[in-house]
Amino acid sequence: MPTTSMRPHRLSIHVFFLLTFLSSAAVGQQLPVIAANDNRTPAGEIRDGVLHLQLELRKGIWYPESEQGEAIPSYAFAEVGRPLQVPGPTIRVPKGTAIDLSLLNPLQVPVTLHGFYERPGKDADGVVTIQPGQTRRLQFDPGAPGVYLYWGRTPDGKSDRGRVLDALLGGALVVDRPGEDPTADRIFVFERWNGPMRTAINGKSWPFTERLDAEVGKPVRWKMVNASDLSHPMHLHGFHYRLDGIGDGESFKTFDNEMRTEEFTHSVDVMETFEITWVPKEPGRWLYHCHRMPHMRLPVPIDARYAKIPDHNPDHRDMHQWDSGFAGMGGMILGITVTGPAHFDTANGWKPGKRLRLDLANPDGNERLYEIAIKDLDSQDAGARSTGLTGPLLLVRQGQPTEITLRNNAAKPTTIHWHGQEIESYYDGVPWWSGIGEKRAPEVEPGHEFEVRLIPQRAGSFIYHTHWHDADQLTGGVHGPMIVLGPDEQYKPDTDKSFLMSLSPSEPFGGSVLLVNGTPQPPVQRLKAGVTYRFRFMNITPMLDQLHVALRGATDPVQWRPLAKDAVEVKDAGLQKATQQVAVGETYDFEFRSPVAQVLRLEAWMPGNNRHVVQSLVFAE
Ligand SMILES: [Cu+2]
Repeated sequence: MPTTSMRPHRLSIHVFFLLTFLSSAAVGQQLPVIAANDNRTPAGEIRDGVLHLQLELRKGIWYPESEQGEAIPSYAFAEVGRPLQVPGPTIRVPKGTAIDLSLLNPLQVPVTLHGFYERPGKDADGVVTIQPGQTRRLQFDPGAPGVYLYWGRTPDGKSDRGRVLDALLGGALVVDRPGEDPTADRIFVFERWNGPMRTAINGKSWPFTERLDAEVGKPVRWKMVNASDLSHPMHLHGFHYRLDGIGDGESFKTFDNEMRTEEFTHSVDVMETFEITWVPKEPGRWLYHCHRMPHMRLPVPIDARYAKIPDHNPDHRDMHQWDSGFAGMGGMILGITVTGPAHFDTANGWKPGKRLRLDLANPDGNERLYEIAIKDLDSQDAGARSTGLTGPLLLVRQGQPTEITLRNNAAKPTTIHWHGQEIESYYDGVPWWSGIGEKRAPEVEPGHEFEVRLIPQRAGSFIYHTHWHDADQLTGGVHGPMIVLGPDEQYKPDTDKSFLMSLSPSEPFGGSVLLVNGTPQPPVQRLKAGVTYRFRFMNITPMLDQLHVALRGATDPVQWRPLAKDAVEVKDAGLQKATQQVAVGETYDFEFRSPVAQVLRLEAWMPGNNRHVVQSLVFAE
């Protein structure tokens, strides 16, 4: 992406609006606009403990961005007589409210509807097919409190690429707990349309997603619904959040207080839901986004078979340029502006206890590959360099003011995000977005430096990685493991082992090859029987969300003990089978001790395809 596209081009704005108005008007005349649904207004009417609701399906035009942008014909739900909505009308009732639902299908095709049944229950028991021109009436008790969804499928909904016409037929179905205030939270529904791909939250794609405001110290409660056909590793910048409950569409589990855990990434599978609470501690602009690169980067050009494309915008650049906050991103991203008093103050009286330099370069001038060197500026130690295509370990200490000078000796601009770190917004690493007010994090131009100040707040496993929004830098090697030590903890490289998983660029190993610590063939590790190890796993692939790791003997996994997820201690965990899904942007720590001399295989793989890395761990007496 050229640097210039990162900045608003004010001169072009007027021309741009004129052209787009003309080109989108033609499509708009034929079909109604599908409105973005912010899920704040429950549909229907509750009378005498019964929600009366009439839903219908019609065809309309979806604008994932503004109504001057791409115009995508699609089926959508509406309350009868009201505008079409994506996601579909919000069904939200207090526990104990029955639902009296009329479903009309004026389309030319039958529609199969899911989700209208009592929870807990089985999806298969609640499937209803409505023929063209028919109406069905359903009366049911939605059952147990929780976050659920409903969705529809049509026989013409799918193209050779994936779901298109019926991709947006999904909506939230929420049953509130007794006493729960439905205005005290927000509901976000994730969608994916595939001709080619557009992703959205509550019907819009960044930078047109809703901009949220929050205040320092005031809890933020979100309910999330994945109504798309793919999992999404959802990551919050700058804060850990508390996971309050998870659901699979058929049932919902609300965690009691002891079971609630904090994390910074939660991968939500197809038709799953979850609920979180977070308390902003630090003002500034923050992001909550899907960590799959194709769901957060500028979308690829759209296909004229499926959409009306604005004439001015064939390569999808202009659509974003008018918004200075777009930061080169697109897709499933929410921007949150937090106001209030600062938690950190690194501007006044700053005395770093540790000063590091992170040098980024293109080895041998090859602009596709990156090499990172990290040096402690107060030590005689030569520092460490990338192994293969992964940067060296970044080791810092909880509570210690730390200064990292990022020096860009590479050919292209970059930024680094300290994934999982509680940090000042300005140092969070999203170019032109991170910061407060007019102060915005710059892109770090070739030949330039950027000084990052942070005071790590909790010990554990993290990742540093580029927040330049293309896969080239991420796969090219602008990433690495980051460990925060506790105040009195010593780093023991002999027993503390990180395994960072990434994907390779087109060279030197061939495109999209799974790498562990920067190589497809990690070397044999010689370890000791009877010694306790800490194994840390990190997934910074662009999209391998179902990535699994396992530690096996001849065939079966051995046993290890979970220590932490996303740098949060797992309480009272016993030994368990040594296999784990590590979604994109997650970190997991396990403790392992081999009682005997043996050779074990550490495997990382993607189910359903041939990406598979094996590393031998040889335990000797
Ligand atoms: Cu995603």
